[in-house]
Amino acid sequence: MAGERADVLMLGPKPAVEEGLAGSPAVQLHKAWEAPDREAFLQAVAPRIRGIASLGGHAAIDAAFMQRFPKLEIVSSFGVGYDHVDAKWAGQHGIVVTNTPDVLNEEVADTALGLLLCTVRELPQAERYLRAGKWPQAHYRLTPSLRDRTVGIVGLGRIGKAIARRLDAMLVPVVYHGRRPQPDVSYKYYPDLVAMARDVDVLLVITPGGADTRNLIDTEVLQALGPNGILINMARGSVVDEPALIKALKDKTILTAGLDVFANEPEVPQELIEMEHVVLFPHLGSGSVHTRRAMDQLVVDNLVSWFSGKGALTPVAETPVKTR
Ligand code: 8YV
Repeated sequence: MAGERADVLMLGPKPAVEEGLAGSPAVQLHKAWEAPDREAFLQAVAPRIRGIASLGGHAAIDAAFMQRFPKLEIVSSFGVGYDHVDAKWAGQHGIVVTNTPDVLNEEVADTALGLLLCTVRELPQAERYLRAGKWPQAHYRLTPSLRDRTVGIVGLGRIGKAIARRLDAMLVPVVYHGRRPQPDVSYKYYPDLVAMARDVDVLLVITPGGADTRNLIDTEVLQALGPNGILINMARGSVVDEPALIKALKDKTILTAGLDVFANEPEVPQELIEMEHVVLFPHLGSGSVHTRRAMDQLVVDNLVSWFSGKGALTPVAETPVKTR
């Protein structure tokens, strides 16, 4: 209704989103983190809430949570991955879920290449070597190379394709596995992940998280990747069977791994931290000022557009509703 502000709940602080929403005449903002008693606050505002801004940290927005808000129309989620939101349930209950795709593609692809190069060429280890004053005694050891490798991308979506373009420029052959072949690429498609793992020396995982991909990278895949193999995970920790990976690294079933994501982040298993040859990033795929600003803005724009009657800008596949 024209003139009426829609009640929108923010669960945690995020200044750019807060500013954007507070500045919109379409929205009345409610800040859960400012309430001295969060539970009492949620109970009091729940009957009025029509929108939720979910801002990372990946607190579960599951059916039980969404059910608390009988007038809920939209969940605007930060990040391209939305495995912390039960989008299927939302779709079945007429609630639209939006994410922040595309604006982070190039950043995450840049980071993926950085992680890959760090892992193959041991760049963090070499840097630590210099800082430890060891260079005057001897050159850093010769490392493995990308030169004799084929990269198998697991999940050739929009970010996967941005990664593949970079690998093309670096003259590194690319093949891929996913649910279906992509019509717009000429890379070889493997319907079978184990078969691809057997044929490549690098598995680069950039597929959505959630139930469908849980533990997709398991002992069998790691064994197929083999003793010269490198695993790069830019997706979600849940996609890799972490205990199986730790065992594969210890047993030298694979050569090494570069990980931007972990099963229980920000907790990282001590066993991984103690492995000098693996490269560990604190989930920084999209983490630049430029890209996070664009992601924040898209969280705001989806809510403002929705409550201005212009529809969701980037609804997820499970909730394709564009207008209310
Ligand atoms: C964010 C991400 O760092 O977009 C995603 O899915 O994983 C990252 O870009 C994350 O969502 C922050 O919580």
